[in-house]
Amino acid sequence: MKIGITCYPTYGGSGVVAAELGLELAARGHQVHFISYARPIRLDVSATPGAAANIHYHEVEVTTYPLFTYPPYTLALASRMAEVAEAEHLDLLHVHYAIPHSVSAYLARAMMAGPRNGRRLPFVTTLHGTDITLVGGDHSYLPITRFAIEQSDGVTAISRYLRETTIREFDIARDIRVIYNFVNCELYRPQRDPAERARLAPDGEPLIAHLSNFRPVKRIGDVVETFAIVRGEMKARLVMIGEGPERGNAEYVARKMGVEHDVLFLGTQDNVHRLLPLMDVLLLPSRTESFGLAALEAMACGAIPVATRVGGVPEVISDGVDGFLAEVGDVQTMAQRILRLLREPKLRKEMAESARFTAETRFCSTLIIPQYEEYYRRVLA
Ligand code: GMT
Repeated sequence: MKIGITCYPTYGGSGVVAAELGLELAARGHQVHFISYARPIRLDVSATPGAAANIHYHEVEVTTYPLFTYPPYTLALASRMAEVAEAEHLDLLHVHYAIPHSVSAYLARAMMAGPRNGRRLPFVTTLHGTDITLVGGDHSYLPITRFAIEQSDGVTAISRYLRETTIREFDIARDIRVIYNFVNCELYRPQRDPAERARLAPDGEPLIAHLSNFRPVKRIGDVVETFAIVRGEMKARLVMIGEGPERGNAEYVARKMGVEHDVLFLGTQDNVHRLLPLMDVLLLPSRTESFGLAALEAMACGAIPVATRVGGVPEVISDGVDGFLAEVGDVQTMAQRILRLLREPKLRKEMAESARFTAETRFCSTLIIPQYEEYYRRVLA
């Protein structure tokens, strides 16, 4: 198949899923065309054997003009989608994050159906979370988001929670298919490089990681506060992976709590699959999370997730089996769970094995990518 993929290319779960889906599809022989304003991060063709020859990138240029207080990206994207679809004979478009990508795809489909081309260009929209739970629910975006979902030729959601929330909040009657997020179990595996580990933990301290785009919804302050409670009891280090608006606040809280020397800010990292196996625990105390891709990536690498019981997270983590769940803001419970894991090596080993088992048996790309392929075939038929 010839598939056009659009996503937010910057740091964020939906862009990661879109990039890795493209790589996996390309490795299976599909022609994949990314259409966006920048090349997606994590679109690392060297990490996925066989993908390089089948991955293409088409930049969307947004011309500005003094009249445009708000440059019309949605229109530039729609034009580019139609242009690429015509030149590359795309079979379908797959857009990640409803706003505004599904609206652009709707326009591109209409352009392709017009007298110039007169052909069908179906599009699939994948809902990721904040496009529905935060942004889509805003009164200025709700009607257009609902319209674009209803007009899509296929709609997928990355958890049952997100499907149910979308149906309820947007009063949607159409079918929404749940296709869970996935992880490449060959790439993300519990393989520790002792030299790399020693670089982060020179005195053999346990390592706790947080991986996100540091937005308010991630409750970065809770990450640092939980760590400070753990650090009060034993030696440990906190590894912050990612970048975003809450970073300054995290640094402030770390200083305020006197743990700044044990908190490492690594910034945005391309090789997350090399970092996560070095960690003992992954802390994800979000206010809402429709899936929690970071937790799954950690589980595949044998790092145990301690997360909040929100949204779709309980569909990924079974409390006390392959991770721990706590209520939002309950930093005491999260810290106690982490201390237990760090103090009991047998429990840590068992749970790390269970976490890997969950990733392997439920969320491996080998299980999930065929579901997308089958869904595309259904939409094309
Ligand atoms: O919140 C983020 O990390 C970014 C956001 C996005 O769409 O880029 O993530 C959402 O999509 C991820 C990939 O499907 C999910 O794993 C995250 O749970 C989801 N974030 C939220 O629901 C807050």
